Amino acid sequence: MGSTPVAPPRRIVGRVHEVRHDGTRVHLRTCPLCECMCGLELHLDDDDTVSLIRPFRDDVWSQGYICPKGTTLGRLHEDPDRVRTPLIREGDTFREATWDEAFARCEELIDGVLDRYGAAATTAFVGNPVGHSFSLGRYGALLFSKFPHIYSSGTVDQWPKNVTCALMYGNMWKIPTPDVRRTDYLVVMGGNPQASGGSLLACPDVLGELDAIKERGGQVVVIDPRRTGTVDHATEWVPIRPGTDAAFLLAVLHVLFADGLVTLGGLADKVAGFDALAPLVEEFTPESVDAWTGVPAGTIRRIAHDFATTPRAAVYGRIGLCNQEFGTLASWLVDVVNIVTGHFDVEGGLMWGTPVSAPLAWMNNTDVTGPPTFGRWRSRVRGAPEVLGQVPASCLAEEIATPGDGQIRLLVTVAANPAISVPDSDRLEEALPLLDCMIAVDNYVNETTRFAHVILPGVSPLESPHLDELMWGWAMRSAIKWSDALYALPDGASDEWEIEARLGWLLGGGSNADFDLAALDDGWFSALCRMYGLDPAEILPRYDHIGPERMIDLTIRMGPWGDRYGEVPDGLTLAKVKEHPEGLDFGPMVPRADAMVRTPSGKIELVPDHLVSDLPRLRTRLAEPHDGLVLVSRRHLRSKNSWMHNVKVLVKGRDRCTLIIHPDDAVAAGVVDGSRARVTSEAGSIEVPVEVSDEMMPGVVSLPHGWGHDRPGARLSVAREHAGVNSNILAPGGFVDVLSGNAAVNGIPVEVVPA
Ligand SMILES: Nc1nc2c(c(=O)[nH]1)N[C@H]1C(S)=C(S)[C@@H](COP(=O)(O)OP(=O)(O)OC[C@H]3O[C@@H](n4cnc5c(=O)[nH]c(N)nc54)[C@H](O)[C@@H]3O)O[C@H]1N2
Ligand SMILES: Nc1nc2c(c(=O)[nH]1)N[C@H]1C(S)=C(S)[C@@H](COP(=O)(O)OP(=O)(O)OC[C@H]3O[C@@H](n4cnc5c(=O)[nH]c(N)nc54)[C@H](O)[C@@H]3O)O[C@H]1N2
Ligand code: SF4
Ligand SMILES: [Mo]
Repeated sequence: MGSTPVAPPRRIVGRVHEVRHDGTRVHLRTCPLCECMCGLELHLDDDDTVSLIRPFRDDVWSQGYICPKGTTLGRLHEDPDRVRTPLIREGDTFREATWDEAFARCEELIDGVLDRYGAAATTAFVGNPVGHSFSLGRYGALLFSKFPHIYSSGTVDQWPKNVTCALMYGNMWKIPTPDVRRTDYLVVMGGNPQASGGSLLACPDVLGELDAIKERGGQVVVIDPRRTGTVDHATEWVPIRPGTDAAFLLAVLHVLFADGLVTLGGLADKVAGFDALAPLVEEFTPESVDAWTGVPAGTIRRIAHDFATTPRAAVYGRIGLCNQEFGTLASWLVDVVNIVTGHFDVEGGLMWGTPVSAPLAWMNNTDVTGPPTFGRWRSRVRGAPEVLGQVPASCLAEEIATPGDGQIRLLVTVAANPAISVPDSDRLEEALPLLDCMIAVDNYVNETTRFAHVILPGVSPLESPHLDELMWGWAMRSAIKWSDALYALPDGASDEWEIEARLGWLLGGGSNADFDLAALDDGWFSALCRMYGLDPAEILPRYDHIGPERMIDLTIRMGPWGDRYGEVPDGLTLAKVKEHPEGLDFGPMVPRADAMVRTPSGKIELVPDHLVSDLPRLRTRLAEPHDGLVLVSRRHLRSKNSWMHNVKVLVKGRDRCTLIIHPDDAVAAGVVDGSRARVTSEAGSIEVPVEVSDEMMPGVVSLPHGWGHDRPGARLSVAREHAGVNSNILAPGGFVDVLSGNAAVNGIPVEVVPA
């Protein structure tokens, strides 16, 4: 490893918001780390380092809310381990290179693979931070369209919800969210906002909202195998056996029909398939599922009644309902119970957000593209059917390691750490060194990128402008905030959208010599103009700059409050948004099914055949449940998946990578608090410290994901001191939610013994 300068260059390009009386300069920024999108004040020292990060109280959206991660953006920028110069592999190590050298090496490696094996041997893995970056997000298409197909963290996350939304509403990203600010009865299933900040639910202070529900006399019911920190803000905890939520919801529906509690409310004309529902749920009495789910029949009945009879109520399901064996059924039924009780597309129920800048992801609807079909192709080795263009992330390892036509030889990772984040991750670790070409766009030499031939540095969280896009689709209010980059990129560095554009060009057979960023960008921008019904020949001349900001301007201007290029005189433009560093707010969520639902029938498809086809599998499992211990995942407020464990203030203190186990199970397994256990599943075996606590329901143990930072060659000096162990070694790649191919990292049968 070559030497990296200890201090990164700090050339300030962002606007100063305020100079305090003591001379402190304050800049503003929205935190890019989670869906809370908190407004931050960055306080600058004389040497232009960030000395302090405080909540920005005047932010129209977050109004002073913040969490510990947000205070560390300066540390992430300064982290001496952060990759700031392109790195090229030399034997077992990396050498620092110029950008020209690095792109030349990329071209050489890409051409080598394309010449010998063709495009069929190439793929990419797209990670979570792409969803929080408009630069990576908007330009992803220029790169990812060059591969026959790609892999992503989406299939260890929300793929089941994407499947149900595509089928029910006509677009995989039109995900409804609970209106937590106006509801009086909220059921939280498989989500822990105390740790996550809320997911597919954008709201700055979710726990404060839960407290407020209680204060106005409402109820918050948390259904989770673990008594999480969220339960402290709830009125009731209902423990449930992992993977059984679909059965629970079927029983809720049974009660709703049996007891005459069903109504479509104002959506009667907007829903198709309603009549098919009652016969489906008939067999699922509460008594038929209580043993499997662990939820007493009386509790199921009570929740069904309270939910249906509270005028403003919502059921919300999140990752615990997706990353499980029946993820698509559970994700579907959550929406169904809201729809058939009149708690959908109304205040206090499940609603859609109205983003100020229309997300590109909402453009392709099935009324135009045709209804989604599944299994259009299968993965080469396992034969896994394609779902929404992807197969399970765990397939990647075997696609690299198994010889034959179509064997993967080239991988581009963009902001992803699959060697930790996907099931069977130890198999992926073994496979990555077999690649002829691996290019990583990332900020760290970590468990994944250590195998790359070239690492192209991503931007630090202070080097890029920021504006969230997708998240506002499920946000409590319509708001928009722009953040300037605080620091300029290092001289000669390529921004991430340029990297994506260039790699896409090279993968399409182009060369560095004839790479023309402006021409590519004009092409992509013109395509976007046409999607909005605009003539690019008229729009292009209005701009004197290229890049993501031009596109953001377009989507703001064509969005619900936009100026439509002059048609609406006082309408919004990016320039106007930039005049308001505190953000602009356009009010709470509003009913909008008419605009949102874009299925071929024009109606919400309540009972898609494809989803119903999975019920027999559920019946089989109901008849033959796993008994014995099962493993679930958890998050912690001070972590972000796998990549923030190199920030000292976030990892200090007690070991967080522990196996939490109920006291009875601990006795049965012969382990005690503070001892070490060996945990074994069908996929693998790990050793981990034990934490005995009745916060787990009996029969279920919990481990966090994102740890295991002891790998040779990874350059994470702080994380290495707090390495922990990678829980995904225990996750069997073949254990998936069948309809979506999404990983079932919850509900994994395991055995626990003393280490
Ligand atoms: N067992 C288990 N496994 C899980 C989960 C679970 O609950 N349990 N959760 C799953 C979920 S929901 C997700 S989303 C995945 C996450 O899976 P991944 O997306 O693969 O993992 P992250 O840990 O988020 O890694 C992000 C990577 O991006 C890099 N990075 C950070 N910021 C930037 C940036 O601005 N630019 C660039 N170029 N790179 C950047 C980091 O260095 C890191 O390498 O994990 C999944 N895995
Ligand atoms: N601090 C922090 N914030 C994050 C992240 C992070 O790593 N750290 N990651 C971000 C990402 S990528 C995502 S996707 C979101 C996820 O956000 P959340 O969905 O809120 O995720 P978790 O906090 O993991 O909570 C999942 C809960 O599901 C429960 N669970 C597990 N299996 C089952 C089951 O079968 N049924 C039920 N009912 N419950 C079950 C678990 O016990 C856990 O309490 O968080 C985001 N925010
Ligand atoms: S809750 Fe924390 S991580 Fe999430 S946006 Fe706010 S400060 Fe950032
Ligand atoms: Mo995620």
